[in-house]
Amino acid sequence: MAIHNIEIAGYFDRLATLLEIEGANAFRVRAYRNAARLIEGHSEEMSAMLSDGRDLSELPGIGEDLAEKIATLVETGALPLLDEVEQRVPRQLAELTRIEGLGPKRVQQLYQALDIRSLDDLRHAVESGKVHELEGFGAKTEQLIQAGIGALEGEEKRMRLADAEGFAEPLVEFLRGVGGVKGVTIAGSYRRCKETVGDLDILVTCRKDSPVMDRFVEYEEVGKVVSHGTTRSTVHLRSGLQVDLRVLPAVSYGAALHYFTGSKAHNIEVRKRAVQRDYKINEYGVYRGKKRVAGKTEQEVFETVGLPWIPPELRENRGEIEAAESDSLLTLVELEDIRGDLHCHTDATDGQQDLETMARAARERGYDYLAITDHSQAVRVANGLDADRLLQQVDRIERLNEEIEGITLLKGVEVDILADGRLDLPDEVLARLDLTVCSIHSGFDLSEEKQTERVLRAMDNPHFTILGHPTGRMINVRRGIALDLGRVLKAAAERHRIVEVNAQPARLDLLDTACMLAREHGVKIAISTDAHAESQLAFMRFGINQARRGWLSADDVINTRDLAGLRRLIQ
Ligand code: DGT
Ligand code: CA
Ligand code: CA
Ligand code: ZN
Repeated sequence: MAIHNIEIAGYFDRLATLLEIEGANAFRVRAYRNAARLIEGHSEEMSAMLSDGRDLSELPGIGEDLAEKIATLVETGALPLLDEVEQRVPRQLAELTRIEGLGPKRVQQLYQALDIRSLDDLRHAVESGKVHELEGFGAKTEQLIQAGIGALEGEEKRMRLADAEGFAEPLVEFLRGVGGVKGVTIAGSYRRCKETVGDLDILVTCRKDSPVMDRFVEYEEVGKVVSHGTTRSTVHLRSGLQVDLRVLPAVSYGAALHYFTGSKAHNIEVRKRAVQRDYKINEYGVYRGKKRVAGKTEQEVFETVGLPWIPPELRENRGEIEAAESDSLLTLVELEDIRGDLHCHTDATDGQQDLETMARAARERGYDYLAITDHSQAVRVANGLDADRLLQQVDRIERLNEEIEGITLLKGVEVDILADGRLDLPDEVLARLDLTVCSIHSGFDLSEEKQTERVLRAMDNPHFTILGHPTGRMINVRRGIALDLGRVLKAAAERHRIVEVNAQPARLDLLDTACMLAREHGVKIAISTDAHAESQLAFMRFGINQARRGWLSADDVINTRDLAGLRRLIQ
């Protein structure tokens, strides 16, 4: 049984909503909506009826046209009309109509007036007060929308990338062990290293007789089998993570990898270029007329549209296609470029290990340096350091640096930015250090104006080196502080301050788009793990993911420098 009635209904519902947003004929919209209800409520699976050779158009309310569409959907998993509509109307707009106070008309208005295409766009527009200025919206509606966004987000379960990895890697191992399996790759947002994933999209190439699909749905972590076919199956793991698995012929592998890596917005642009060159691209290959001309590798797919291969992290239609076209794609920063970590904690405050253990762990990773940055006194719950205790630690670090070979410890602190923008320790103490990570750990709810002033004032302190976890957001837990990032980055550039990409999987702060902005402002970045245990030094790769999604090269990142180069940058 391939596709369930509830899924078929979902397709028709989305079709109806997108058509409605587009302003289509009301009868047409209603026909698809009614069909969705009918299919959803039908006791027999449409797929089973079809494989029994029954004619769906005999069902009340299902005409020839609908019957044919359902059959196509069951056979191919696609609804061509929906694909067509989604070329014109962003798919996520359908989601937005679920928000209280937002009907199709209003969603259409938001899209046309403010280019709002997603929940994210809408949230930003609401937060920057653009929505209530629209005709017919007003402050009340804006409030209602804001509450509605919160409710919808609460429903939406996206898993953090690092958590998803914990489920994905053993599953991939398992699949690789199944007889006849040749290749297993995870595509989708996972391959793009997006900070959260909605589901996993796994692509498999295998011999014809491989039992991979049967083994997949029997995998011990599977909680529910949503669909089980020969080329496509969908399951929910017990963790709640959905996994789509597709089996592909090797000749289509590159085309499918490109298609299912997405993002959708990127794919659409690439497909447009193909059309301009008289090709057609889909998940099976690149075609001229009926003839497949490419599709075995991703490289080939890009070549046919006149582009070099684009790293998956960039495929968000944020200018990567234009950059690739003009041959100005950067070489993105890699884990191997990293020479040290500039933010970590020890058991002097809330870290789990002592100085020496952290130093050895960093050396084992092949680093040249590690900055010790325990908390300052304001963070009482973490047993933050006052001036005396910090100076004692500075002495210990100096002694350890003389004893230990192969790594240099840098003297630092994670000093709180107080509510008024002062730093939490006296200047003469900070002057003894190699660097400071300056962070906000309280007063999260100041207005944007006050919060921004607070950070700017902190940056005026000559001992300010790095702005730690700049927005304070925690993925799926709390939103970041209100901060005018443009102003903060401009000030950071003027004062030669560094901004952190915190690599803790729940933080990933700066955001990818903010990294792009930092780069535009010429602000240098530190990718730091904020490790509270030696094992957490391994979080560096999550920070690298985020930085790559933010278009950063090794040159943009200060901890790719050797010690001398680093010292020059932080004075
Ligand atoms: P996610 O799962 O929400 O984190 O995000 P993705 O990007 O993994 O999205 P998903 O799982 O819905 O689909 C995987 C990829 O397949 C997506 O990035 C692009 C491609 N794709 C899916 N549906 C469509 C579609 O309707 N049109 C086009 N052009 N591409 C699609
Ligand atoms: Ca996905
Ligand atoms: Ca998927
Ligand atoms: Zn912190």
